[in-house]
Amino acid sequence: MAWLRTGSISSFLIVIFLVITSLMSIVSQIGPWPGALPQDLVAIDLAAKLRLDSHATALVSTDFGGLTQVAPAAVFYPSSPHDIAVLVQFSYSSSRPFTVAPRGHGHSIRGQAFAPDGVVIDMPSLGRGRADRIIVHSDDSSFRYVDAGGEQLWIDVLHAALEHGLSPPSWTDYLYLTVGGTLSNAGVSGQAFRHGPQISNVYELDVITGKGEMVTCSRDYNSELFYAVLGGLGQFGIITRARIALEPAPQRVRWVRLIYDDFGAFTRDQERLIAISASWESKKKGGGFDYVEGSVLAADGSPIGSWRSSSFAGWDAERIARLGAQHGVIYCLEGAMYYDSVRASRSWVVVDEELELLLEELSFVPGFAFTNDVSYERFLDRVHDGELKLRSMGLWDVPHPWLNIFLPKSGIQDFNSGVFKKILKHNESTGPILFYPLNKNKWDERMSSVIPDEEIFYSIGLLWSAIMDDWEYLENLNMEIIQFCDQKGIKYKQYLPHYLSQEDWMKHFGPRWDKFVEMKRKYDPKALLSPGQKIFTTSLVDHATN
Ligand code: ZME
Repeated sequence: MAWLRTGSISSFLIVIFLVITSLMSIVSQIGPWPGALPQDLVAIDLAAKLRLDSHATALVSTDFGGLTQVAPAAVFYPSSPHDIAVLVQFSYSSSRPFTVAPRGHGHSIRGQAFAPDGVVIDMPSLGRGRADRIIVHSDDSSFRYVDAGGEQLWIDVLHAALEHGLSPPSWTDYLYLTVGGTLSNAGVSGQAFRHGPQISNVYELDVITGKGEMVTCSRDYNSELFYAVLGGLGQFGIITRARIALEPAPQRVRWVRLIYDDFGAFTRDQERLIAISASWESKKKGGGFDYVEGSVLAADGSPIGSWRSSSFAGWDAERIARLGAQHGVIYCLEGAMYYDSVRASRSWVVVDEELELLLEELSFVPGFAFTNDVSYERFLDRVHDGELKLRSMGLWDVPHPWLNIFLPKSGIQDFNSGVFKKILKHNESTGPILFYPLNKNKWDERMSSVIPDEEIFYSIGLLWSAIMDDWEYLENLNMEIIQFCDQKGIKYKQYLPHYLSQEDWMKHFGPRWDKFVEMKRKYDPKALLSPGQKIFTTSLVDHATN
């Protein structure tokens, strides 16, 4: 008995000793403690998941944009959503609150996931590759969905869904982005004209608010938070799970590029395609494309950037270049028809015929239609092919001073003559220039994303790669373009918006600003979340009433 007692006392002492030394070693590992963070943070269990060293902070001090650099005081590596909730609660109730920014794959352009003097949350540590963080529910054929962690990449969501023969309907061009990241903006690509942006295809979210509360929300419960978070630029909560709609996945994609020398014909055809393809009735009749985008080609006809794709049958770069030289600016309409070898909806037997009938109605330059045929997965992951090529040439990790705007249809003629034919006429910079129309009625205006107030608006992406150390030149081009729109009174909205003053943010949100602030007061009153957006710089609670 006696030795047992002593044994348990001594093992108790050993445990105490171990706890104290490990705490001390945490402190010495992470010390010197940054002045920006409260001292008592070190005492809680979570300290073991914090890193203060410059190896850790440097990794989250830049983003895909590569234009700015700001280190946080610390990086947090959560094992569970609960860890995040405890961290945010800690900050919220501290006498010295610190900011918190979730960071996914780091594909923001202008430091939106930075947390100066605060804590960046490394979202991938929640579990990339963890099977229990992407769960496909396919039993009830009238209600199929996937539950995906906010940290999950869309490419992994795609693979998981395809194993069940299913797929989310709406995408971004690039799939190595996190679910939480794209849903905090909108998520648009060539499917959005028909299915709406990705935020229109979400049933439910788990969110950690700026008070550190874990809340499940949907259109039916906690709906205010649900609508606020979707497109909410990370201002109201951290998305830790999204329930995303699924549909039967097609097997194959017939993919076409059509060249235009006339802007009017180009946009008329684009608009016609998003009208005939937008409704399910026309889809049932077999009408139209499942995907519609478009781009502006450089004067030499090169599809600027990565997609000088020779895999399109008959693609004749020289003939296209000659056309470009003749006209100065030419345009490329890109469409895709999904089809199948098994299902009846659109089988491989009818896709040829359908495409032919459709092309007969369009006004591209005769002889300038090019087709390709790929698997659905290959089609969706097409930008990744470009990435691998650019990486092999060392042209991927360069600054990306991108400008993304939504332009109301009423402004596109002016934009073409003022921007494509003047400002960008002699531009030899690299990066695709995307230009395609969307239908406003596929957007839910209770959500936080801001779009122009016209039934049809265009998504424009100037996706520059500053490969010649010319990012300042490109930033000036962007500024010139914005100024041109302002002068012409074109009521565009920035997508992936970037502003430095609250006044500019108020202009961006317009009549929706008051609601945005009301939601901020409710869900993140101390303005702890995603400070890199630079929308709110001070707490909204006044100290006397808190
Ligand atoms: C840096 C880079 C962007 C290389 C190719 N891209 C893209 N290409 C085509 N569509 C895109 C895109 N990035 C977003 N959408």
